[in-house]
Amino acid sequence: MAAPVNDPAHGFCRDCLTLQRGPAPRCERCGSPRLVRHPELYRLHLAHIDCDAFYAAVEKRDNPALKDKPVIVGGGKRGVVSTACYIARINGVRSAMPMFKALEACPDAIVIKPDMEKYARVGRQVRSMMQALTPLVEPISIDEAFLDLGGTEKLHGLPPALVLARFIRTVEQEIGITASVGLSYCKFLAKVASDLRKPRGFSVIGEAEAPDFLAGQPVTMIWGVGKAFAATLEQDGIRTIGQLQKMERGDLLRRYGSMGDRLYYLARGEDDRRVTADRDSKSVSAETTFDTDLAGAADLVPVLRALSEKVSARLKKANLAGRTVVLKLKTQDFRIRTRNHQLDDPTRLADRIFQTGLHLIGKELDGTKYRLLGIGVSDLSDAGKADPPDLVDVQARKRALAEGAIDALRDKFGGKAVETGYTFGKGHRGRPTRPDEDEGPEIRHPWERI
Ligand code: DCP
Ligand code: MG
Repeated sequence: MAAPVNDPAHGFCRDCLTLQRGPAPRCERCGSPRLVRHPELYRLHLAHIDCDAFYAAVEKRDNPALKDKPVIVGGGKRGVVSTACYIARINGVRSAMPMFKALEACPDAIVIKPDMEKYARVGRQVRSMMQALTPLVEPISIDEAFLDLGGTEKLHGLPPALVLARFIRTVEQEIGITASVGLSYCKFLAKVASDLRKPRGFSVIGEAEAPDFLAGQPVTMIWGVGKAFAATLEQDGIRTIGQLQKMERGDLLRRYGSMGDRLYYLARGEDDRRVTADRDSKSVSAETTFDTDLAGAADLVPVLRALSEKVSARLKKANLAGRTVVLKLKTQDFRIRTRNHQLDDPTRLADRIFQTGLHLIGKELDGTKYRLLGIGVSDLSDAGKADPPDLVDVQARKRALAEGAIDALRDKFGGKAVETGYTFGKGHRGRPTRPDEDEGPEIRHPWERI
């Protein structure tokens, strides 16, 4: 295939991968309407790939009778939807919806209990296929990753856009599930793009169009702007990214602290985060096995606090921060429960790890007796971007300041110099029976933990 020239009219067909030289709406070779054209198509190399309705797609692959039926994966104890296929979504079913509501919306849906091992296996397969394209693969979750294909054109004999289209076709043929691609010049917009035309999407956001594209979008499109922060912005009359584009950087910094910087730059489509391989395959964690099995908050919470402090101390020592907090429990009958929560920003603070762990453990205090409790963080990054001041939760900000003061005292007078209310006088129950099981940092892939 001749090297494509950078001409707006030039695109390719996603089905037969043939270059398109004219403006026809269908492929010159196979007649498919699935064409990609974009002025920057052959210059861009940063991609985000996200599998479509992942768990449901794997179930449909394994049972072809489900192909045209609405499928919901979920249920179990928590009784919520993990995911729904796109047929069920047309009827209003969404992830995290209570199952009874989902079935009200879509009474014909077939509900399947999640088979996490199977999904992790498929996720690993997709990931290793990605790694054959470039060493710069940064997994974000079980079914999505960033890829930087810069400098791989010689290796593949094709520009990144075509390599990606061929990859998606191979995933469909060999694994039997579909995925969507976002191609751009930065992580923020690659991720936005992959979500634009799901399922089986291939969207490109170029540098030239980015500010105009972003102007009309809601502020929630910005990475890190969740519901709570969007409400703060709304109170200030800010709903669209276009409004942010018109504001001065100093003004945004004054109003929103370090988050103001993020708003300023991302609103303009400026994002210099690189794709980093492997980082988030590591976790820092601490766990402990009890002398006697424990069930209640009064016993477990102080241990959780002590372990959170241990994890935080390790992070601080290694100058790392983690974005996903992972709680691990082992029941009396040796069943392992892991629960995780992704934060808006990476953290290294004991209090944040603890508060998130507290939220996660709350749902597990159902009378079950546990023999082991662990807490950790994954999605590791440098501590540089960790813990921007919390704009919404004033108490959290105060606790973060207090933690800084405690760290300073401990540095000066040793680790035991200050005990917090949660651990004071209660640490004995959390003592391991066996020699320390929690030597870290523990190295595991996040998919293994799901
Ligand atoms: N998941 C879950 N609970 C949620 C969200 C997701 O258990 N609240 C699981 C099920 C999904 C998988 O994680 O299949 C991947 O999450 P995605 O957000 O990528 O959702 P899907 O892949 O299901 O759908 P989409 O096509 O929107 O990516
Ligand atoms: Mg997905």
